[in-house]
Amino acid sequence: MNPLFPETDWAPLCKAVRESSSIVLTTHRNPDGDGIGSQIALFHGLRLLGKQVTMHNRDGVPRIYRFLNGSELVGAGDWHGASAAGDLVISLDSGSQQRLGLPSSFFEGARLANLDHHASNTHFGDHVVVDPRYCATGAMVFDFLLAMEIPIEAEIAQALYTSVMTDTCGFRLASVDASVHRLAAELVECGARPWNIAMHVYESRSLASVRLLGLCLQSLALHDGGRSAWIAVTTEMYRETGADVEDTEGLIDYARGIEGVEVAVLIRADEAERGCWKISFRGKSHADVGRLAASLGGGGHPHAAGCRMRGELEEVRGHLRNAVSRLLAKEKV
Ligand SMILES: [Mn+2]
Repeated sequence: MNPLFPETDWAPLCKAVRESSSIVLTTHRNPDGDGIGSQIALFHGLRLLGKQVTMHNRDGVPRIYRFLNGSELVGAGDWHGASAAGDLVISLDSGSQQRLGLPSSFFEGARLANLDHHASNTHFGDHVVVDPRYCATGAMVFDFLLAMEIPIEAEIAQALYTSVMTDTCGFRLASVDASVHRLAAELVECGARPWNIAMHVYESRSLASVRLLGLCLQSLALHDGGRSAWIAVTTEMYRETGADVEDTEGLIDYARGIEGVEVAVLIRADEAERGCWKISFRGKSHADVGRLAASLGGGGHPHAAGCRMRGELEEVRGHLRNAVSRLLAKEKV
């Protein structure tokens, strides 16, 4: 098996892992398939080394990823009290330490490693491996496990395939190339089950989420001459359908999937914080939504990014409309 990017320098992280006896793995708030897949794959890999490994995420594991073996061992919730009691904390797929949503006490007494593929990563931590060439943090974990000479067992492959499949929108991003498919093929040869994963992630929607989708499609709006598509999910829509924030997964792809749309925007009410909105962006070909999100205090990739905003919906939407129009005017080819 060959690493995706053989020149990546894993030596400092390998050394840090070898010197640690207890390791804590975590990922960003509102975790996605890449955060969870990387975490669970690394969990199984480090256990093979005989390490004591624990996992904790501020927001736990979304329902659709609970089919992964080991997901039931991920701790969830606000962190109170003392440190996470690790020699080494490894942050996966998180662009900043703040995005982990954990207090500084969590990290006390531990070294912090930062493994991520977001170009907007703030390079926090003691051991930093940030490389935006990787299609997913899971692909970085793959290279790291090879560097550590840890075998890619079936449950590791299953988690890493979940990472790669979800972070490439089901192998549909403009950045998907032969190396991504080669990695996917190797993971299948190691025991990943593509249909099983696709079924859990893409074909196990709750009825509430489909009802929410119906409301969203009704209110979907196009602007910028059909080059931007907009969906908003309000608290009332959650209440009417019985859906929750996890049920918004994939909604934005309907907006992005419309012919001629270059930028899709999903605005969601943050149920945990009144007056706060979670904004997601998807770009189709030219528009760099990562830079757009960064200019609004968020971050992400050129084709998938997000930020948070505060205010009345109309005010937030107006602000975003201006920012997206400016981006599209600039990117016009
Ligand atoms: Mn990712």
